[in-house]
Amino acid sequence: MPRKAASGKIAAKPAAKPTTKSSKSEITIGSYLIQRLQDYGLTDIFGIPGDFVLQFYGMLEDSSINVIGCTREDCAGYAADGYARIHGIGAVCVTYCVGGLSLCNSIAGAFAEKSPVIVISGAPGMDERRSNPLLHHRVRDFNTQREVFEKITVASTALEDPLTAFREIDRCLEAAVRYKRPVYIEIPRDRVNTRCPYPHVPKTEPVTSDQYALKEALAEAQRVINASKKPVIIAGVEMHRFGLADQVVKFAEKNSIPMCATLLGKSVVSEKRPLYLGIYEGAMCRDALRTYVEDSDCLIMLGAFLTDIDLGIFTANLDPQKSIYATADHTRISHHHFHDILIPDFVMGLAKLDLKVTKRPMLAKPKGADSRFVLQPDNKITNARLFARINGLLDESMIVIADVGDCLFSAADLTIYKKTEFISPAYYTSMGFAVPASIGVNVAAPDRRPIVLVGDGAFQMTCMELSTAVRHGFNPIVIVLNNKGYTTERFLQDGPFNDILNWNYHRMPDLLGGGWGFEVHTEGELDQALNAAIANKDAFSILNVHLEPDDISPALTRLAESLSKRL
Ligand SMILES: Cc1ncc(C[n+]2csc(CCOP(=O)(O)OP(=O)(O)O)c2C)c(N)n1
Ligand SMILES: [Mg+2]
Repeated sequence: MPRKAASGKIAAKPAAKPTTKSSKSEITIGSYLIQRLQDYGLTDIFGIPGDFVLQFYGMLEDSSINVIGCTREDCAGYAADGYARIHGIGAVCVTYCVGGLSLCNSIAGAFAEKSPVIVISGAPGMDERRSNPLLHHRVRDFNTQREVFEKITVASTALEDPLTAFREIDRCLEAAVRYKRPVYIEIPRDRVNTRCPYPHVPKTEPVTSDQYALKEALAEAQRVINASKKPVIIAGVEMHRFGLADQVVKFAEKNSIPMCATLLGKSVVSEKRPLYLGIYEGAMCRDALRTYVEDSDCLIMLGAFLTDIDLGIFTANLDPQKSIYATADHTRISHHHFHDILIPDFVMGLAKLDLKVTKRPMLAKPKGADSRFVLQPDNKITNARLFARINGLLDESMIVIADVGDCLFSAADLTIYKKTEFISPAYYTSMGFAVPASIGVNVAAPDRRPIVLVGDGAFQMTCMELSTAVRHGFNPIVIVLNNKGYTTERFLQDGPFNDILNWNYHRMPDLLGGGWGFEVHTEGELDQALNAAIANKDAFSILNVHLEPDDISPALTRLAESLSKRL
């Protein structure tokens, strides 16, 4: 069983004070890597072993890092990503090429959505590469896998030379924490036990903002906000990754500025705060919210990457001239660009400004937002009623993990109570994220309950990771929206290619020898199943919720209407 990891660590800590000082006699490349991972607060790692990484696995086993074996490497990547989104940093350890290359898609997603996952891969030993042999798992040459990972990580290294290996470990881990993106570290199997040839002390280079640029940007922000009549904050996912969510709320509440979030950033601010408006996503959000945001004469966009999904497939109408736009990569006010400003300095600077903000009347809540869900037990369950019921179920002990598909659009309207309680691949949108990510979430936050929302298509891709839930006694509640195929795609262009086999999803427990399964056709059955799932804390629960193929979320309906008006 995994040990209890500290939950609630929202953002990766800054490089922890190194406890590690190596000298020639005492430390090896493998053990140094493990110690540095621990310096950064990592307590758990996901993966699958193989002969090129067995020595390192042995070392992990002897350390206090907890190893969680998964069923597939891509799933291990999603689990490490889910873990990193809660814990602040995650790691996955795999074998050469057959393991590593299968991990690429999940690491690409972590790169796109800024989740710092450390990828550790074994590799053939340096000695055994001498006469260029055709060793198993080799693709082209011995560098192929590292070169592939160069494209999808923010730093990569192969620890081939003991003279540079120790510094390379420091460099990569520092980059993961600084840029909140994955890094790749490859260890040839005959280097795991190689000792440090010289005393090595890890060094970290602090990075600072350009103080002149920061001062000017904040002064301009102050002028623009003070001159505006209808300011609105749009908080994005970077506020979570950089641990700035509390600062945003402080800034909003000190100045009474209404705030909304992007879909990828959903739950960065607690959705129960009085100034919270909802998820802004162009034509996919309700009309009143869309108009309220687009009417603003001062959009304060903090840590939001404006992706096509976040912008309602580019139906959004946000005027850059009326925007203050700050991310880890850019700071822009109207059309003025500022360089070398760290996002934490800008956001904390905003929170300290003395502003005179015109108070804007709040948007009325959507009709029926506070009405109680009244069960109609004999009615056939529909998408809208399913989400209305789930909304009533959520509390602070739960973390919602939504996969790609209509469940993601429906989930936008759920009310998330605390921050970081909603996780989804809302930008990279790779199907199959949610079930394995819930394993990482369970490990990172053992006292919280994952609620997994997943389409039947996405479920079929990675459902075998429920096997890991059974092994470790994890208890996600998995709600399969069984609309008999790829509904989101049907909505774009229908054809037989969107049909899939209708599985008995509720019978997964028979196959896995653990868990609770429920088949749901009506509201009454849904109610009973959810009540039982909540009560069954000892294992996972799975609900096979039968929906009509054309029963889509209000968000997708709104998008369809808006797009049809434009065509
Ligand atoms: C790995 C991957 N393959 C293909 C796609 C393209 N795609 C986007 S949505 C979708 C259908 C999703 O089906 P399902 O999980 O059943 O959800 P639904 O749309 O039915 O709600 C597909 C195939 C994708 N996003 N990710
Ligand atoms: Mg489906």
